[in-house]
Amino acid sequence: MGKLFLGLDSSTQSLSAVVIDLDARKVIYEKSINFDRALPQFKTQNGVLPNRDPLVKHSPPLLWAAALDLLFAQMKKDKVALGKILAVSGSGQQHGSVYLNANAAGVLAGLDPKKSLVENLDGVFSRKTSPIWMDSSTAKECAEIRKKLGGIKFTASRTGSDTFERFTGPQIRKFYKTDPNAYEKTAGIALVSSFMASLLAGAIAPVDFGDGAGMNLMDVRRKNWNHDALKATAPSLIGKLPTLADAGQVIGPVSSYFVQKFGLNAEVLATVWTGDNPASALGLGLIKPGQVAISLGTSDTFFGTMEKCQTDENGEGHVFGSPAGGYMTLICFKNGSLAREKIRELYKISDWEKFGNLVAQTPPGNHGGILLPWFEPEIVPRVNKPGIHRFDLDEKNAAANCRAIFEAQMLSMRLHSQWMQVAPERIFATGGASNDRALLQVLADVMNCVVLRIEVAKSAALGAALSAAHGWLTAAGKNPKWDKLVAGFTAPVPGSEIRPDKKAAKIYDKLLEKYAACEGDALDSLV
Ligand code: XUL
Repeated sequence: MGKLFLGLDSSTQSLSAVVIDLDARKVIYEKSINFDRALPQFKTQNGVLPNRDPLVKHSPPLLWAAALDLLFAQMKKDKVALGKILAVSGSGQQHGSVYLNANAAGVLAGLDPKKSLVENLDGVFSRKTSPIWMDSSTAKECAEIRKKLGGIKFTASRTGSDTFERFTGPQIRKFYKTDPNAYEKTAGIALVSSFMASLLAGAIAPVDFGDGAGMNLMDVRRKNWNHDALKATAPSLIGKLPTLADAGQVIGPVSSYFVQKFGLNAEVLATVWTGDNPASALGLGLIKPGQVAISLGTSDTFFGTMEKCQTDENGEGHVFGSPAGGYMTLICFKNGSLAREKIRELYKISDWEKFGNLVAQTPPGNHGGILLPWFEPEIVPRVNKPGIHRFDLDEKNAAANCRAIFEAQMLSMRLHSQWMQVAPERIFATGGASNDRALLQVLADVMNCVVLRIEVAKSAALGAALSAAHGWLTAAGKNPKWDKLVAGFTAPVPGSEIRPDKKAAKIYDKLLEKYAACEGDALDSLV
C-alpha cells in the first residue's frame, strides 16, 4: 500500500469521500452520504430547508457536521485503512456561510469523542441556518455593495466578480441589516469549506484563495481581505473573518476526536479546504494556464485556468484563485441540459440518438437560424424574464430547432468567455451531456478546437485528495509538482477525440456576430 490521502466534498445534497493511493495513482475508495436520505431528522429537501420565500435557500450547518460523523463511521465499517491516511483535505459548495459565536473556538479545541459532533456543537452558532449558493434573496444588498465599490467593472476587478446574490458578502450584509444583534454576537464567519476544515482541525480554519474569491470580499489580485469591500458589506467584519491561505496548506494535526473515535492516526494532517469548483478543476487535471473544461450538466459550466488575473468587465464570469496556483475562471450558464431537454420535449423526440440524427440532417450554421433558449432565468447573460427567442428560424422545423439549441449554447459560451483571452489547445468535456457526439462536434466547430471527453466521478473529492497530497508533500519539504501529482488520475476517454471541421469553424466565426446581435436585441426587448 502506498501513501493514502483522503478528500471530502461537502456539496449541496451529499458529503462524499475519495481515498487515493498516490503511489499506485489510484482511487481506492469512494462513498457518498445523501443528506435527505441518511439524515431525515434535518428535514431538508435536496439538502435545502423548505422556505415560503422561493428566493431564500438555507441549510442547517449541523446537518453537514452530522454527515461528517456518519461518513467516518461508514469508512470505519467499510474497513478503509483510516490509520494509514497521511492527510485530509476537502471542498465545499461555494459561497455558503456559517455564523459562529464566541464559544466556537473553545468547543472546537476540545471536541469530546464520547459525544457526536452535533452534541459537541450545541450552542456555537450565532445563526442557526446557513444561506447557500442557491439563495437569490440579496439583490438589494448586491446593488448597495456594487454602488459603494464603484460599479460592475471595479467590483469585478477588485473582488474577482461583480456582486452576485449567492456570494457571501451580500449575504452577510443582509444578515447584518435584518438581524443586527445576532450579527454583533457573531465572533466568526466561516464558509462551508472552512467550517468543515475547522471540525477536522479542531480549530478555526483559514479560507483558501479559491473559495475566498467567491465572497465579494477578497482582493483577488493581492489575495487579502479588501477593506473597501468589507466596509461596504458590514461593520467590524475584519474581526469576524478567518485568515486566508493556500488550499492544502497544513493547519495542524487532525483533532483527537477523529483519532479516538474512528482510528485516524494522531499524525494525520488537517489541511485547508477549497470550493467545489476549484477542487473539481484539480480533479479534472486543469493545472496549467490555458486549460479549459466544459461541464455539460443541469447547467453548463465553463472552467478555465489563467496565469494572470483577468477579470470580466461585464461582470458575467468569476475569477477564483486556483489551488494549483494562478487563477481559474468559472462561467455558469443555467439553461444547460435543462434547456436541451425542454427542446426534446417540445418536439417529442424520444431519445438523444434521434436528437443527434436530426442535428445531422441540418448544416452547420443552420442557414442563419438562431434560438435563444432561456427557459429559466439565465445567469449568463443575465436574464430575469425567462422565454425563448427565435431569429430566422421556423418554429415548426424540429431538426433546425435541435441544431439551433446546440449552436446557441456553444456560441454563447464562446461569446461570453472571450474576456478570458484564453485560446485553448484542447477542451475537456465532462458531465452527462458530454456523451453526445453531435453536441461535442458543434462545440469543437464553434470553438475551432479539439474536444476530448473526460470522465471523473467525484471530481471535487478527488481534487481535494490531490490537494491533501500536495499539502503533505510540501510540509515534508518535497516541493511537489502539480503535473506529476495529477498524472494518471485523470485521462481523456480513449477514442473520444473530436476534431473541428475547418469549413464549419469558418461558418461559426461569422454566425457569432449574428448571435451577439440577436442576443443584444433580445436583452433590449426584456428591459
Ligand atoms: C459556483 C456555484 C456553484 C456551487 C455548487 O459559483 O455557485 O457551482 O459551488 O456547489
